[in-house]
Amino acid sequence: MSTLIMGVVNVTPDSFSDGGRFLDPAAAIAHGLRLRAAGAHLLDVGGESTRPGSERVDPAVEQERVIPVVQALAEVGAAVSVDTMNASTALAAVAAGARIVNDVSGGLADPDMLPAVAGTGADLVLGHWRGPSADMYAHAQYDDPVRDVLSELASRIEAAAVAGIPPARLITDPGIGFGKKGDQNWTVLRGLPRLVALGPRVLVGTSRKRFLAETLGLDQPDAQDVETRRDLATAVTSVLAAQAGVWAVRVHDVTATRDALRIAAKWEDEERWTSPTRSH
Ligand code: PMM
Repeated sequence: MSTLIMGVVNVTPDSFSDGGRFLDPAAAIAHGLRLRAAGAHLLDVGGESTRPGSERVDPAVEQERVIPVVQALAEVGAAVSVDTMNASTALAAVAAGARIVNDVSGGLADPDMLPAVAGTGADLVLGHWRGPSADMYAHAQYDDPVRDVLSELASRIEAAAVAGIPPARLITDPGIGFGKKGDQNWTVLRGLPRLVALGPRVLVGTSRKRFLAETLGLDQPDAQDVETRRDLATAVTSVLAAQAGVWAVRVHDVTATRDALRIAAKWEDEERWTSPTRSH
């Protein structure tokens, strides 16, 4: 199982699960190095929370948060992506050493994003997105979640091609939790093989998201061991996503997902060994 692990380095006061913990650049850099040592193949540095209900951050503030972190992690040889919806931040991060621009809005939030990335050598993550986090659930209306996500991502691939970014430089992401409620996320995850079949590499981020907490009842006031259990749930969905053929999974707890992927890989080898075509 060769799925890559993208470790999350949020340099924000208010991110979904780790907001405020790594706002100091030195703490964020140390966290990134820890995730790399734990087995992250990629480090995703973000300075703007996309938590449901959150407000936009000024690009200058965003850059103050992320650029020193991107630079320090790239300098030690880490493969860094920058989680941003702003073209100016994307360009500054690539100049500081980022190899991937991770735009959860798929280039929709900033009209300059696609042409800006086209002019760099960076790869681009196109997330499925229907509107800003402030009111993202207002857009959670789907005829068929898988078909709608696929066709909307296909139009973003087309827009990227028009801007000069070929499919080989693209990574699609179904945007779990972005404008999708509860079961809509499970339906989209079930459709991952169809997204993989679209062509470009696929990234998926389920880590610590609300739909997992809802499924396990971790949002209830009497829930126990919430943090451990949401990371365990994330590790399970990461394995299932890997089995669906995704290129990478974006997670906060790299160790849990790395262990889960290793165990799954071992299982697959065992399966091959005992397959009926093999003579004993
Ligand atoms: N989710 C979050 C932030 N960035 N990027 C991609 N490509 N895919 C995601 O699913 C995604 C993302 C929100 O989670 P966080 O605030 O806990 O980092």
